[in-house]
Amino acid sequence: MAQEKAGSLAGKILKDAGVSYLFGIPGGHVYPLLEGCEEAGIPFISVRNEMNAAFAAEGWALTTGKLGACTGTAGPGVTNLLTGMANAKSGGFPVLYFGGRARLSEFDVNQLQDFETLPVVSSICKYAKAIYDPARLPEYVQRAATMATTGRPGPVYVEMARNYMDEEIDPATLPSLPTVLADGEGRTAADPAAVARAAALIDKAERPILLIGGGAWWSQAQDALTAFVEKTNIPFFTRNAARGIIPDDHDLYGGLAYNHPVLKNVSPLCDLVIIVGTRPGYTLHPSLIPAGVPVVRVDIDPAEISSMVQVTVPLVGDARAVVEQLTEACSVTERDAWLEAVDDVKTAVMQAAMPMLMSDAYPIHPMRLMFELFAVADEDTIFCIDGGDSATWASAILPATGPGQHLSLASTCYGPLGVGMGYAMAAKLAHPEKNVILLTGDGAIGYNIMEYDTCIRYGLNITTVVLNDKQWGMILRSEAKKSADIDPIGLILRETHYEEVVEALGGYGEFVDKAEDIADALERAMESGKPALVNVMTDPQYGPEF
Ligand SMILES: Cc1ncc(C[n+]2csc(CCOP(=O)(O)OP(=O)(O)O)c2C)c(N)n1
Ligand SMILES: [Mg+2]
Repeated sequence: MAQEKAGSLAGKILKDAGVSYLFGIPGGHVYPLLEGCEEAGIPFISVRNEMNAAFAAEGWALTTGKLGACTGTAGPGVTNLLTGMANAKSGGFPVLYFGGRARLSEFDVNQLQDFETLPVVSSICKYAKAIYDPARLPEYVQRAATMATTGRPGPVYVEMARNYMDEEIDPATLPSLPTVLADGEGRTAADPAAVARAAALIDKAERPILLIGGGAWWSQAQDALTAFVEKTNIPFFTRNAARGIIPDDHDLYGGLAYNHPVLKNVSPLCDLVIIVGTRPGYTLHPSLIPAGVPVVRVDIDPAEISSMVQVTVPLVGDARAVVEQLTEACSVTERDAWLEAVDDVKTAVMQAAMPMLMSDAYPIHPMRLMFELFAVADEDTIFCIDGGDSATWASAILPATGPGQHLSLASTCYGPLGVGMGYAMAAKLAHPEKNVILLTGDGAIGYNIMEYDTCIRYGLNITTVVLNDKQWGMILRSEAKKSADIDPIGLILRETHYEEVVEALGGYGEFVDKAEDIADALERAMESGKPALVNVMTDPQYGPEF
């Protein structure tokens, strides 16, 4: 029987596990894995910093709903993935990290890049294993992929020492793999008696709201949710990986399920809250679920279902399966008066924002920039969002045009600056025909502008818009609120010409400092046929007031 290198086998197994691209930086310790992946039809996307590989892998998961994968070579390659790993843990993103490791003969004798990774990654990942027998590689990789994508999804890690990577294995002698569940088999439905109690509450409610979070996206509940809201006429609010799961232009869309003026004004009026697949926290304050109002909560994790919220009817199960049960059990209900009341709040919030959105001021008001971006969005636009205040403005205004089409720093409570380029690269790889726009701060772009080199090598024609307020604005503005005479420490940046950096790397650049020039500059950038960056100078005095 033909022998195969363990690295080749790893490529095949990742392919079977649904991996489409492997993001990373090559290193001797992982090179056989890269060869194996290419042989198996998993292109290797060679980035300029492993942190961006980790964010690209999670961006892949956020835009496709499927497992993302990346690699870092032994030692520093792996430790550069850690911020992404922690973000994937916070958000519950299914991402597999394949780490390199020194040869066993090199352990503990000061050899190159020898580092004991497992104690570090084990505290972050759902599952973290070193593989000491290449014949067991398929089993471990498959187990890791299953752990990443089932239950509450999350980060998983596997590593194999370089000496094993080269080992030849006879595939016929490998132990048989565990059974893989077919789609649907792992979708646990909730207890029917609890569903009946929830349906009775929903039928009777006059002013219910539905808060939808990432759990719905990972179970691909878009059709189920659309059917549910259309039957029950319940206004819905979305957050995290579920932004756009039903597009924002749906009639029943209430707004963001974040600490946002619409929800802040609507939730005190409601008489029932339905929560699907999400946990309150920094970006959704628990007080937005009003005390004394009954709560129906759907979550796959029984340990989470009552966290931070007094739950009246817990429905433990997969979001899609449970929402289908609820649709079946609930009656068709008209709620015209309530929907009008929610619309009135939406209209009032929008009207209050109008002067800022339409501002012709010089320097440019940040909201005017958001308005111009809003204006170019259609159903084929994917927005990626990074930065501080810039991200807060963008999250509030830039629409989620469809499932997997709104990838944001605000998708977790971890809040790592620098997610944007990884997300945008992954979104463009997954949807080459769509328009990928990254809105980011001038601080945040500094984490990864070199990835324009990656975009050019792989033909990823994204458009980045830098909201350039010449500062680490969110920190400066929040400290300034506390004291009138703040002496900024490390917070001031410059009028840096990021567009020239992109041009120097071979991309297309635009510099804008007048509101009336934004639209044309954006159009030229998107039509340039190159990875592009539009550097927009904004008025540093303004920060979001919510
Ligand atoms: C990795 C990381 N380092 C530091 C921070 C703290 N931080 C939050 S917002 C912010 C300012 C971001 O500046 P910029 O990207 O220019 O956006 P702006 O607020 O100016 O719009 C900083 C430094 C963070 N969230 N993540
Ligand atoms: Mg800034």
